[in-house]
Amino acid sequence: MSMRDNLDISAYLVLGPENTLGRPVGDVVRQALEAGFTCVQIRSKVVDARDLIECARAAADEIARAGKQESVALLIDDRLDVALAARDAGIKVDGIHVGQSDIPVEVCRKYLGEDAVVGLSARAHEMRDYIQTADMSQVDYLGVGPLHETDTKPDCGKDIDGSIITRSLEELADLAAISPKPIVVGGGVKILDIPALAKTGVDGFFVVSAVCGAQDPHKAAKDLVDTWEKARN
Ligand code: 3NM
Repeated sequence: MSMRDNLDISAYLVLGPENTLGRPVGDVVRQALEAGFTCVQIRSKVVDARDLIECARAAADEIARAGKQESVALLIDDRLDVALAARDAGIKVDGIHVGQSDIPVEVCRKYLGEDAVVGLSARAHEMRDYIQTADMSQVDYLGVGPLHETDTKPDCGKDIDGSIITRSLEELADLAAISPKPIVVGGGVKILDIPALAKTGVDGFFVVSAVCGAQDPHKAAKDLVDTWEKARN
């Protein structure tokens, strides 16, 4: 079984060292895993490749310690070079997450292999067209956002005129209905959003600050997971 078959994006943590209020990335990952998070993405726009590799190592170590190597995917945002270098260093990196202006999905798959997980964020206003026209066979899941404007990534959802386009719950339900691939939604997601988000039929939520910026990341993560599961059942 490859991680592509086991992929669970229902509770998806995205983090880099700039998001954790000075706490080690591994510590926050451990707390999220204990709380039931199902996917981890290392994402940093500020640290260099070596530090990203070390973050990936810390996250992979925590996933292994939790005995979740076959069920929790470890992905790297954007940096195919980092994903490859981390693997070369013996770190179990399961795949990559890219945007539409990053390295093309086909190139990621070529270098990471058939078993790798490749996730894609499509530009806000283009997602519906994209789902209906693009070859989705190389993509394992879609990232959609932002649900709300967010300080974690101030330019996300920015339109040509500078305004921020957020996603409505109706739009998410529509995307979930037409998408051949699972959808994970993030961008400003907090606990109060979870029940309505779960009801749209999307497959999961992703968060940075709701867990990494919390006083008690374990409790914040547990509340998110419990609320998602309750809303789903
Ligand atoms: N991608 P927080 S929003 C990494 O909309 C990322 O594509 C987004 O951080 C998108 O949970 C985002 O702290 C950051 O709002 C989300």
